[in-house]
Amino acid sequence: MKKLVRLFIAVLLVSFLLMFLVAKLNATEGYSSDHTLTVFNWGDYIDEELIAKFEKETGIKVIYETFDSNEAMLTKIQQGGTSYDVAVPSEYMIEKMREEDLLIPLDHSKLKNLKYIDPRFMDLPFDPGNRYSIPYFWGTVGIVYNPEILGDFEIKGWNDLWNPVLKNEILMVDGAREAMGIGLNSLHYSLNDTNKEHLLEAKEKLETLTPNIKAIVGDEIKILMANEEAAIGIVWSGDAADIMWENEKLDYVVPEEGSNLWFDNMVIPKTAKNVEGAHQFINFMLDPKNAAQNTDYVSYSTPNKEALNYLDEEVVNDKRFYPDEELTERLEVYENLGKKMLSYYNELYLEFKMHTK
Ligand code: SPD
Repeated sequence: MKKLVRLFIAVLLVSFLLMFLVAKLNATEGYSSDHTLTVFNWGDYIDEELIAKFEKETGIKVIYETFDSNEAMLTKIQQGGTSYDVAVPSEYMIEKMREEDLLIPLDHSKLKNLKYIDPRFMDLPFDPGNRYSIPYFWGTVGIVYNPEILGDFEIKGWNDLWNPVLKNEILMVDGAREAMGIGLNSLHYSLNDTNKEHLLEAKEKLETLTPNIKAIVGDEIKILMANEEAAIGIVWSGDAADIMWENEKLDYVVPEEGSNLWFDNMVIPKTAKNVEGAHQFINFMLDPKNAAQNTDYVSYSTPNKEALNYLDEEVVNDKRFYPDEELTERLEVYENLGKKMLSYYNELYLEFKMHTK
């Protein structure tokens, strides 16, 4: 019995010692933080081979997590439970995060590959001088459609979506600003409208679209559209490109009433523990060959001018995904409308979603 007690005490002591050592290692500055990097990105938004390449080149282990909306990303960062080192929000959210002091200013001297970014994606109003953010991908919101299912019915704009021939034929991306944007644009209001009457009108109009909506979905919209489960998908342009690569019958249009032009940029949140590694990661993603590989994989449009040289000419000359000035003139970038107004957009979107169930 005594032997058993001694053994029990010894096991207990060894366990305490091990726990103490692990805690000490984690707390030691520069141990866990310098050797790991926690990256927070949209789902399906990186070629994972590049993560492996970065780990091999730097010896830094990447912990990779995903989110499906800017709002979900913000909540996780505000909660502070995970020390995200790099995140990839969109423009209006970057402005909001800057205002809320959630971002670390970038050290451009550590981003030698920044010179490869096309100047037209630099110094945009949401982040003057790119103090806090570096371009990752950009694109539009539009309609991917299956001409074979639609027959003679031609899709040119948002208002075509209300046609009864599209009963139960629309799949929609799950995004508050995207959905409210359809309502607003279809009424010829701005995507940044803050007039509550207009917003209510947009939500009510959107609710009348319900009979035509098959489902509101996430990244699975790509498989569903490619498998011809619906005639219409409201998507971000890169997803349309991916869908069309899988199923060549489909086409993509940016609606005539106007739409959204968006930018997803890399940032270093205040939660970061490995700021040095975060700069290394951003610089790695800016390398033209890596950026081209990533573009090839995710199908979104790259802001990296040099990377374009490594991509198929057919891809980079496709005006649907690399729109010219004429098209971009009728597009609007989402603005940070302030906490109250963004909550109002979300509230209306949730009401619309309830209505579709
Ligand atoms: N599957 C990755 C999708 C990322 C698209 N970001 C679009 C942001 C629009 N505000």
